[in-house]
Amino acid sequence: MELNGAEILVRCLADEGVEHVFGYPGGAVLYIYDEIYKQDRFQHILVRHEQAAVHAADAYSRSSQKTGVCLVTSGPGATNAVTGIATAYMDSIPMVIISGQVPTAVIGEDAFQECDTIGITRPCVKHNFLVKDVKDLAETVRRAFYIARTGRPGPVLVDVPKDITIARCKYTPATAPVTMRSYAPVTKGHQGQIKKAVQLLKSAERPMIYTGGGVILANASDELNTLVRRLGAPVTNTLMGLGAYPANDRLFVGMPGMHGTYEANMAMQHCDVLIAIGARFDDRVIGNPKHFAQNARKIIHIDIDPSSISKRVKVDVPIVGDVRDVLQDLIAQLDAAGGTDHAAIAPWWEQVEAWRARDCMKFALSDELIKPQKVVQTLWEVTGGDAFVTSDVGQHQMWAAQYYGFNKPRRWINSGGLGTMGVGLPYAMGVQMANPDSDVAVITGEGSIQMNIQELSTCFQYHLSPKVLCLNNRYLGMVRQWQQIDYGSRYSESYMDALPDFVKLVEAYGHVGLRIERPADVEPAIREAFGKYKKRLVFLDFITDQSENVWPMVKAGKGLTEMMLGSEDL
Ligand SMILES: Cc1cc2nc3c(=O)[nH]c(=O)nc-3n(C[C@H](O)[C@H](O)[C@H](O)COP(=O)(O)OP(=O)(O)OC[C@H]3O[C@@H](n4cnc5c(N)ncnc54)[C@H](O)[C@@H]3O)c2cc1C
Ligand SMILES: Cc1ncc(C[n+]2csc(CCOP(=O)(O)OP(=O)(O)O)c2C)c(N)n1
Ligand SMILES: [Mg+2]
Repeated sequence: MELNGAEILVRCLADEGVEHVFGYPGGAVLYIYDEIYKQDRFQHILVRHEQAAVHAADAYSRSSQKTGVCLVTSGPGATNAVTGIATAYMDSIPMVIISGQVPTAVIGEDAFQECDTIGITRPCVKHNFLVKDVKDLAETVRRAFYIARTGRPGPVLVDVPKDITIARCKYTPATAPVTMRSYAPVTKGHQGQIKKAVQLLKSAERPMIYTGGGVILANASDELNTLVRRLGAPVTNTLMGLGAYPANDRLFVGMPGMHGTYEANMAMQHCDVLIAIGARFDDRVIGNPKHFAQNARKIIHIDIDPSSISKRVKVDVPIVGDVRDVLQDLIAQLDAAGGTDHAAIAPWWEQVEAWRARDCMKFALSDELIKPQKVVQTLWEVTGGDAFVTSDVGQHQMWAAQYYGFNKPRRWINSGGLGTMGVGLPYAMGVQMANPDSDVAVITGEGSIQMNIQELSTCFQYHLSPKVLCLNNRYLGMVRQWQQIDYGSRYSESYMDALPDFVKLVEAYGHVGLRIERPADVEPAIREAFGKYKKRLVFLDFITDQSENVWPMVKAGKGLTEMMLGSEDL
């Protein structure tokens, strides 16, 4: 049958199983919007800023196993989307972005709302396509989905000039799965390398399991749990991996890195065999690589992206493949080789427990000032530890990661690699569209929330009801903390003067606002939000202790074990 490009695009999206598209219209995409109007196979969610469309599609993907989709117009629509695309790229999130483009005949002529979207996004997409012939459109969209979700996932952009959306051609629905000769990611690990890993693990006296976002992306939590039980070794999840292993289990030693636990960092540094699973030795995790390299240890690294291997730290046993496939083979080989001797690592556990006894996460409560950590702990109690929690970027993000013990994967949604302020609220929209019956909380700061606060309007339109917990310290707190520690307490432009009255502001958007100033009111307010106001968006403005810092902390350039545990170390 013959269809125009807009019809083909809409059909292809629906055929991919897309149920929600986050977007914002404009001249270059009006034929596409006209087709969206005529169909009922997926829902379009009209955001208030293109950045939020991309973040929402990104979180839709993070919190489900689906590929998030967004649609923006040419020029400013595309440039507004860039922060969202770069955010997803840094965290390896599968996503398809459709952008409108000026008609092919005028590309390069400074046409109205023209920008070089392919050029601008090239460094922050897994791949991008400019469609130059309507005959290529359907196959390009199918390839975009295939590339986004296979191998190391990532955002893929399809730039569609306006004339392509009205040009006609014969349309044939897909008959076979996409295959590409030039792109064939390896999923199965090399059996010889897996054997070497088994031998190392069997010989380990001080084994350590370091896991990351790759375990979540691979849906390999069950396999990870099995491996940890078999090895009986301490396990840590990076900020991106939280929830892949249950935080309430004894073998879990907390998050590693700059704001990781004392026990996780000490174990990372003093182990003799480190198995890294879907984690990329980020600078926020290993600290100064020279310091990290000082201690001799054997490293096994499982990653689907060969370019991740030995990128920052030289490893001894690289295994390229999908975490799930590789762990299944590793567990089978380990069992066939008689497993490991748990008694042999008892002295190592004694050491780890001694580190844990430092109780680095303790904090002092106050009758007068609301402690941000306590707000997060109370949220955990009220939601039974089972909510989807999105966060923005700053101190509040770290407290959310440290004090909301995630026991399931895909519940913790945040920007790790790019560290993008403003993601929290649009992330909650994407999460709730993908998980309509679940509790969704946003942990944010008064700085971050203002970067996408217009999305309160989108939430009202679509009856989205996340509970927004604003840890309002009247500071760009994370910046203030660095200025206190590294810049002689010169608080240059990190104080938030002239804040809006958030209660009135959210009420103006049609939601419920609560201001909480006393510690005794924290729990009742959170209970009210998740009880009486379950179906409403509630903004809880917690006026918190301004001087609180995130501990532990490894200063930039310092070694992983050179941690400051509290203000006494300043
Ligand atoms: C304010 C702030 C503070 C931070 N502090 C910390 C901190 O203290 N501790 C911390 O941990 N992080 C911290 N981060 C986050 C940090 O910047 C990195 O984003 C994070 O550490 C990277 O996590 P990861 O190593 O799990 O990698 P990810 O970015 O999640 O990468 C996943 C890896 O897995 C691989 N992979 C993907 N899919 C598969 C698959 N199917 N099979 C196999 N491999 C796969 C990828 O190729 C990649 O190498 C902080 C961020 C911010 C904004
Ligand atoms: C878009 C963007 N701009 C700047 C930064 C740098 N930055 C990181 S944390 C932070 C402060 C965040 O303040 P707030 O949201 O109030 O959170 P708090 O740290 O006070 O909890 C800033 C400015 C960033 N991460 N993202
Ligand atoms: Mg703040």
